[in-house]
Amino acid sequence: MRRGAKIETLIEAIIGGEAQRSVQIAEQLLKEGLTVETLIQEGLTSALYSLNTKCTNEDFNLLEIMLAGRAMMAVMDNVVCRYLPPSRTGETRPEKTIVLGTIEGDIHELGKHVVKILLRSAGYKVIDIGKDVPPEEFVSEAIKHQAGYIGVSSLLTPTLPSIKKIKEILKRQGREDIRVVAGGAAVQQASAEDLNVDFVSGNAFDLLRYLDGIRDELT
Ligand code: B12
Repeated sequence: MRRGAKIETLIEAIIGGEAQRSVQIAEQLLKEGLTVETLIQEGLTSALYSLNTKCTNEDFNLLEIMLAGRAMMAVMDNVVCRYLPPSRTGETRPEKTIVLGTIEGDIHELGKHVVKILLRSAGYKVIDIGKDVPPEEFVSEAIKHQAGYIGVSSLLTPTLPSIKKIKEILKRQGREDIRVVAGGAAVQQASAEDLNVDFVSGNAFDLLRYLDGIRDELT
């Protein structure tokens, strides 16, 4: 099979907003042995990324982007979910609980949704607190749900100062034990130190590897 060519077809279908066709192609790719990680990173995320130029202040094609996002989510919900271990929600330990949201000022949520699906299937309890969430709320929700982690998504560069505040608030409340991880397009050029977080994740799979590493440290 010429995998490269097939992934290209999936990317084209998603960009074209063809949900049903995207689902069929993705199903076929996974059946033929493509990994879920490659499908998400090189197929779904790349397809949306290529709409970069249609999502600027000068050229903003809302309908086209929304249809592509819908096609991407159809693949996640109808195909990828079936290839992952079923999500288990019984876990309540802090080291298995994460509060996840998109930072204040930012309404992007497709990446957060991908992270949520993968974490749940890896056995984490994920509290999704939505989009446009102030730093104070990340902290109060993490304390309320006894979460060991806060996951913050950011795709808009102007929101970065709000991410930095999360650990400051945790410190003021004596809760520096709660670790903060950041992900999304806007944080990729920044270091954990710049953002005042514990870890900057390149993608959802990097986060899983980071969490596995901490679990190994603790055991
Ligand atoms: C889709 C999209 C939209 C959609 C969002 C739909 C939705 N429901 O989410 C809509 C049309 C609404 C939108 C709006 C806007 N957008 Co927009 N958008 C995009 C686009 C094309 C794709 C983003 C996406 O969903 N990718 C697919 C997902 C799966 O990828 P991802 O988010 O990167 O997530 C992956 C990883 O990053 C990671 N990840 C993500 N979050 C997290 C969190 C954690 C904890 C972890 C571990 C990992 C992780 O895991 C995911 C899977 O691996 C990007 C282009 C780009 N380069 O990203 C522009 C982009 C982000 N948008 C941009 C802009 C400017 C806007 C608007 C301001 C446009 C406008 N004129 O109004 C508004 C924002 C309004 C607001 N206040 O938020 C700019 C941001 C520029 C910047 N650096 O600040 C971009 C980069 C486009 C560009 N080049 O200009 N947008």
